[in-house]
Amino acid sequence: MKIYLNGKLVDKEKARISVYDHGLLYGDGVFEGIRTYDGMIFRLKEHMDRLYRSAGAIELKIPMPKAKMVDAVIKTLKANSLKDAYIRLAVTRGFGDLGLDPRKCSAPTVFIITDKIKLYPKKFYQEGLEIITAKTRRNFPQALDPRIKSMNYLNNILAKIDAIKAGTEEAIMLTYDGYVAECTGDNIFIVKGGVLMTPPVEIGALEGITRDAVIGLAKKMGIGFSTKLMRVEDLYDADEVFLTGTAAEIIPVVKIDKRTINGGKPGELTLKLMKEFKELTKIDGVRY
Ligand code: PXG
Repeated sequence: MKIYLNGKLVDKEKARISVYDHGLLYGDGVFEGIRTYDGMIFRLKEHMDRLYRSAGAIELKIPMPKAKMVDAVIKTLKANSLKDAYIRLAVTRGFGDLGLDPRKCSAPTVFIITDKIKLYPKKFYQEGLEIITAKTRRNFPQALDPRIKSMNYLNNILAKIDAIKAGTEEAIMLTYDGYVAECTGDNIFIVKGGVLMTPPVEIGALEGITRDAVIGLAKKMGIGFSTKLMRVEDLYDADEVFLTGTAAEIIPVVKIDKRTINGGKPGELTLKLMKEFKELTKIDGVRY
């Protein structure tokens, strides 16, 4: 497997960065998780826009324009002959000294990993997922805005540990004042009275590319949609609940904090959206 590292394709075993890299020392960097379907990169432009937006938010100047980054992604995919892949693209502050000061870093580190995609078991899509509410709250936006896809994922990892301890795969993260924000690596939607709803990103959630795609599909399908502030009780009371993410796509939720949703079955609208999303991945992409 070849890895793109600072302008060169190198063997996986030789793709190494310094222990002085601030991405490692401080989680000072940004990243994207992108997916390809049968030789097409899904929503590449949106991922690039979010990467450069995240970098801008932490005052990290990516040392190449978007078009060059796209070329690097495609070059890496081709070098590994991957048609269905997961792309992990990261830009760190780079090599520095042992102080926080980003001005001490000489140049950002850019790396691109392309690998086979690891999927959730089929069973979850057919039977639905059980999740819990994490004890860990989502980062307060004025401290570290969850809209920035930074390499600082400890907040999410702590909530993931909550999920694992409860024997589930995912966990809902609430904002500091108790509103539903998102899950550790997925956005969350509910259906209530035929209307699709998801929390607004401003309260502290990532603006997911899959989330945007699902909102677009709902509009096209004539399904009512709105962003909504919700408490976890609104989830318990929903007709349908599902999660969205690049790795998960759309995954139905049938149990939250041991409470059964929709009689323990994936919802009708959820299933329809899953079908439409699958179709979208066949057409909405950049071929390489
Ligand atoms: N919320 C959070 C906190 C995320 O990290 C999403 C929502 C969904 O966004 P997209 O753009 O993917 O629809 C994410 C992204 C992985 C992995 O390796 C996945 C994510 C983040 C980090 C790692 O599975 N999901």
